[in-house]
Amino acid sequence: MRTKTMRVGALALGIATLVMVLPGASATAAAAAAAAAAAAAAAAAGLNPNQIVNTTGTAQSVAQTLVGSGVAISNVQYTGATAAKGTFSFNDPTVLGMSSGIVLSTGDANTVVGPNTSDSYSTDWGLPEDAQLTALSGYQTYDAAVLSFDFVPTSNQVAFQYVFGSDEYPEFVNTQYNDVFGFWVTDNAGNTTNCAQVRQGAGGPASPSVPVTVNNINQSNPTQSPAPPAMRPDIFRPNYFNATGPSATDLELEGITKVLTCQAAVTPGVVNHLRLGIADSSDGIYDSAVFLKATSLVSNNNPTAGIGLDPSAGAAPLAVSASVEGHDPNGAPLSYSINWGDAPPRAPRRFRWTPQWRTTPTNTRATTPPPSRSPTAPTRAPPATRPW
Ligand SMILES: [Ca+2]
Ligand SMILES: [Ca+2]
Ligand SMILES: [Ca+2]
Repeated sequence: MRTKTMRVGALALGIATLVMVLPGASATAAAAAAAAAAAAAAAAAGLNPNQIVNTTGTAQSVAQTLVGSGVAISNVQYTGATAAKGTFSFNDPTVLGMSSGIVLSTGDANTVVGPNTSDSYSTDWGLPEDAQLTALSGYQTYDAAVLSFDFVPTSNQVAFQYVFGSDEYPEFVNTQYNDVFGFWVTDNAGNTTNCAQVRQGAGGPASPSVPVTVNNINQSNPTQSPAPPAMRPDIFRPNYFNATGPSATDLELEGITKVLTCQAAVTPGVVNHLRLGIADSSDGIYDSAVFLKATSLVSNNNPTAGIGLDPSAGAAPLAVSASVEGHDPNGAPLSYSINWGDAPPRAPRRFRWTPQWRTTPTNTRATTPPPSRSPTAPTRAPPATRPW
């Protein structure tokens, strides 16, 4: 049995303090203690009135909750503890960044609801590994929960939104307890990709993609010396246990990702396959969970783009600013480039360029020749990839 030494120490101090206060207690302190105890008991029983998790549905009904436009599913299968899968509905959409969907857990999915009552929330089902998740984690996995189904998409891509979270944070970041989640898409030709990945470095299109795991998304580990580098802290939301008050978010998990998007190429019009799984790594304790937004599995929403010219006409000299804006409804990043076309360059094709040799507004030329110019229009680096 491993322990979260730093957090357990803090918790023990909190309990000791509480014992000293209660006998002579002020009404306020006693009421606060009672409220905290009630909240902890309610959360343990999954009774947060603003957060509902239902683990009684069938695999078919759970999977169907994920399905949006352009996707039809069939042949739903599930492996794992019955209570490790379910649907959720949260009144406050800011808790997860989504208000409803499906949840898969390495423990009891009912216990993901807030408040955060323990830094080491666990249900050890004693269930075995999933080989694909073990390969992905790099460590032996336990308590695997895997939901899979066939689907027919209407276009050549599928996408959905999800959030990953864990009670392994932060004390078991950068360790072998690397709880892991995978979303494998297999197209009709048998090509399998895991789209539950993020760039290892933020804003780096050439940065390698890595799986969504505790070790790959975090804000470092304060119990290690020296502390390891934070990994993608830009997409991590800490929710560390607070023995003296509420945690940042009304959720049991110690940390969650921001809303991420899976996107994968598929074969339209025929049967493809999705395999969605999560597992503990190296032992079966300290829960992790993944939340998938309801109806977000879509296939028929194509990206769109447009170009704006400002101004599009006006008195000479005309300096035009061109802006290209694209949008992918699935949240996938887009790339941009500007092609000047095949027409030969002409002097009026000026782009944010102001003639320097004009001496008067009446177009009187100076006696000195104009500075030489490139026969082609100036080039500009494409705009940075936009986050939508
Ligand atoms: Ca917790
Ligand atoms: Ca477990
Ligand atoms: Ca775990």
